[in-house]
Amino acid sequence: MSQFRQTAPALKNQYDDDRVLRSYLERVLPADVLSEIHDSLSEMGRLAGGELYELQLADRLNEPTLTQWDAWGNRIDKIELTPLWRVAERIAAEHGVVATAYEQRHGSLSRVHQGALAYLFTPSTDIYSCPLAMTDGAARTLLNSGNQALIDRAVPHLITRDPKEFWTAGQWMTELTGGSDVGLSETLAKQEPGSNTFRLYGRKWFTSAIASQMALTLARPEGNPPGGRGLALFYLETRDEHGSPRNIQINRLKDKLGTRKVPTAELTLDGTPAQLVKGPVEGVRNIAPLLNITRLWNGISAVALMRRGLALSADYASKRVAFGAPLSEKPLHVDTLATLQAEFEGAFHLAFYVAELTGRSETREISDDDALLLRLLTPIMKLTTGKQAVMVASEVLESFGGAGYVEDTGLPVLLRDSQVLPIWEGTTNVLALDTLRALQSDGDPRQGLRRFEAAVMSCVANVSDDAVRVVRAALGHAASWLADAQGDAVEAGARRFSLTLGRTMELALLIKQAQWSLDHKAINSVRRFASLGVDVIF
Ligand code: MFK
Repeated sequence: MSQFRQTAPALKNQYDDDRVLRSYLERVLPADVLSEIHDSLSEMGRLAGGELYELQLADRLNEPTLTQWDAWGNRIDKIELTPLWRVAERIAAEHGVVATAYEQRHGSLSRVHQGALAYLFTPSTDIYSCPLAMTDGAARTLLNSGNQALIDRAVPHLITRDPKEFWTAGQWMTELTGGSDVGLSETLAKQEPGSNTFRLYGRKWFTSAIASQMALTLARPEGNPPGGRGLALFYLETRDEHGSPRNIQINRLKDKLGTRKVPTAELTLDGTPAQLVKGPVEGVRNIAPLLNITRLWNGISAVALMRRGLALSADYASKRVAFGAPLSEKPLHVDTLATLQAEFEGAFHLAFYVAELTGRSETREISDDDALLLRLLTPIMKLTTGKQAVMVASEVLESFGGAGYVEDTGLPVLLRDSQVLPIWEGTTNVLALDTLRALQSDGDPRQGLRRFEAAVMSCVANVSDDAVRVVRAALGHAASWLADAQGDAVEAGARRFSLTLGRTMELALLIKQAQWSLDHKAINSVRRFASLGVDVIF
């Protein structure tokens, strides 16, 4: 009998061990801010590579359950979350994975801090990022709405660090008629006579994280016209003070390819009480702040899952011996992982750049041009990083050989969970069309593209590397395509165009980071050398 046992891949502190995150934070954060947030990130990195990761592996076979009836014939529609998710909820609240963005202890850079927390937390908690993303998006949407009564009622719960007070929020948009085309929604809102309360009637077909205490949803007030403009944005609380659903029936939980810990449900709303958030029309426009925040989370989750796969794969490569040497000494294996690492790093910088802009927009420290850039980059970032995440996850599994295809390694879930990222929150094609729409936010798509070009070129100013030529060539091609494309060719080419913009921005940001690292490291060495002294003359 062979005595051989393969050592499993292992994780260290996921913050201390992450060169890309740490070097990025060093570049964008003032030294005092970085030092102030260091402990919160290091602690989250410790949990993510330690207790949470162990719990995640132990929780692998658990799934949420729906109990529709109690023993005495009462409809209860009770959802039980898995042990991992129950712990994740507490840790998310205590560590401020949502709250950090709203406490704004470091102004607009709090979004970067929060993004880093979410990035570290996400891969060990089996998509608990889904309820957190929607919670964050709901807080932002309510705050933007100016509806003081709802802000006072819900926002303190959404952004608290106290697990007992913490609420998560749902985002109920999708109906049988409308997944991408939300304007087709059929849910009806009837106003109660003499009251501000509406009652909602309809079926919601894909409601994520249904255990939430509140939800933002779309419904059509009676008499409103069809389409997205005839919808209104509503706030509702899912259960009454006794814990019973408020005229909501959970028909079943979805049987999905991945995100199996997320209790995603089909619902019937049968007179659910709800309040208007911001006027009786323009529901799609009013829910857009939520979409943009969850799309940011989508990108952060994409890079987080890529990073997890690569951390495990790199560790495994140092332990797995084949053909006479560890995989980490095999040129082809190293080359393959380096390609994945490059994709991950490009995606990382794009996602966090959108976090930077989002933070500046929230603290109103953003120029008009950068606000339009943020509107454009959000769909571009979401669609580009979503595609990269699936590709990287697939290759990560392959880098383990057969082990990557075996469930109890905990690896296949990386691919299944990544596959949702290009689908929910707008598919690649829907976001490519949104990119075209955002490009002409101020009327002229060529002007939108020039703004984008300026942002890209500012990243590579004063850099002479060959990679800058690749950036320039791609920008030139995108501009000529946009100028030449006519009719259906515009829509047909929208995905290629948007991905080109996304990858070009990623390359420019990578160049910026690399140049900073070169300068910074050189300067560090200069300072250190200077402090060691050069004058040795007696
Ligand atoms: C892990 C992290 C992620 C966590 C995810 C949590 C779970 C998510 C579960 C879900 O997937 S929830 C469902 C998600 N569904 C979508 O994302 C819908 C995808 N479809 C689209 O995004 C369509 O483009 C859209 C529904 C918005 C199109 O609808 P319409 O009715 O044709 O809207 P239209 O006319 O394009 O836009 C209406 C207004 O909103 C316009 O403004 P104006 O009235 O001033 O002209 C738009 O400019 C504005 N708008 C639309 N999208 C916007 C936006 N404004 C800002 N940002 C945006 N993203």
